[in-house]
Amino acid sequence: MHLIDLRSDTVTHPTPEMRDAMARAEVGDDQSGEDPTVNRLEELAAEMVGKEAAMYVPSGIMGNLCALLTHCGRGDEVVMGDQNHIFWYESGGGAALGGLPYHTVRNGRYGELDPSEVNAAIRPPRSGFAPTGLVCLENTHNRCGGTVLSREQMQSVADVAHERGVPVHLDGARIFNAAAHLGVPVPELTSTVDTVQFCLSKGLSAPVGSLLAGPAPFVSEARKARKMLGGAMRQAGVIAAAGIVALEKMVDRIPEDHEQARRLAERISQLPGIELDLSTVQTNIVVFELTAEGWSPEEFTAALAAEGLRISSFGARRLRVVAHHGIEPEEYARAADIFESVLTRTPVLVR
Ligand code: TLP
Repeated sequence: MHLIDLRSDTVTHPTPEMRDAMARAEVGDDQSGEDPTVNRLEELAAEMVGKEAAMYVPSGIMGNLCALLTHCGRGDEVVMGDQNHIFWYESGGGAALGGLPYHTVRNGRYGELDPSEVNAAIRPPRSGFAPTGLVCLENTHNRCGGTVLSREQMQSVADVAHERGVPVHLDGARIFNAAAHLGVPVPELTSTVDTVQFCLSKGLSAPVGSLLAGPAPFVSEARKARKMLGGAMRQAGVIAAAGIVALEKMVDRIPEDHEQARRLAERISQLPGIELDLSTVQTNIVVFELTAEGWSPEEFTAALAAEGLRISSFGARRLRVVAHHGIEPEEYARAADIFESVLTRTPVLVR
């Protein structure tokens, strides 16, 4: 059966142009800074997010972890939203490997942080307090439904942190989606923060990789963290080549994913048993609550899969679909039909 996989934009495959670039990539030893393709990707990435330098890493998680380990010293506290990816899904890496306790503040409905709550979370100097080493933002905000922080929202949190002498890191895994939604250049958002991690392997469709960007001395320091984590690669140009195509060719099509996500959300929000706040559908992610009686989320996702649609589970009764490159408009329509057919049938039939 043909499967429509809307679990994540991480399931995207490299385009033929990426595969071609990968096959032809010039390579060298990146641990010695000698891979021309990686160097080109890092320069292009830094320029596109308006930072001095950037470092190529195998994953978004490693990019965020290198940022935490570089900004903070052992025992420093990291302030972040209680729904942030770093807090939920990154194996507590900063805490486990860097001795960095996490201090969470409430994420608003759209992923925003209240600057006064951030201010209150930043510790004053006192011997019993863990010093605050870093504040983290996330844009777009995954668990909040792919929602977007405006430049002003980012700036107001960054101002509070900077006034207290604390740097700000952005988990911008999907920062190109945020910029597309706002209709602003990415640097307008990233200029509010000290460092940013963004992914090539999600909406931009590259098979591997993320970048950590920031001031040149910070990025040089971060290379030590990457090495320590085992993320310094050798002839990585073969994968970086796909990343260059991602940045040059895949950014402009992002609004298509937003449009498809919106259409799908509008359709499924009408169905009985689904509670979906359309105001959170701003980019390519749709998060909703399964309220249908008689369906457990596991049974429901299994019933969808049996009809050819894969989606992901995102909490007790929260589910997620993500629009991405490679899914045709008729497949989104078919996905909505599958939702409808499953929800209008009694769960007993599939047990
Ligand atoms: N997110 C994945 C899952 O881990 C949930 C997904 O399918 O959305 N920051 C954010 C905001 C992310 O959404 C992700 C991946 C990462 C960091 C980590 O990136 P990778 O998977 O490259 O380590």
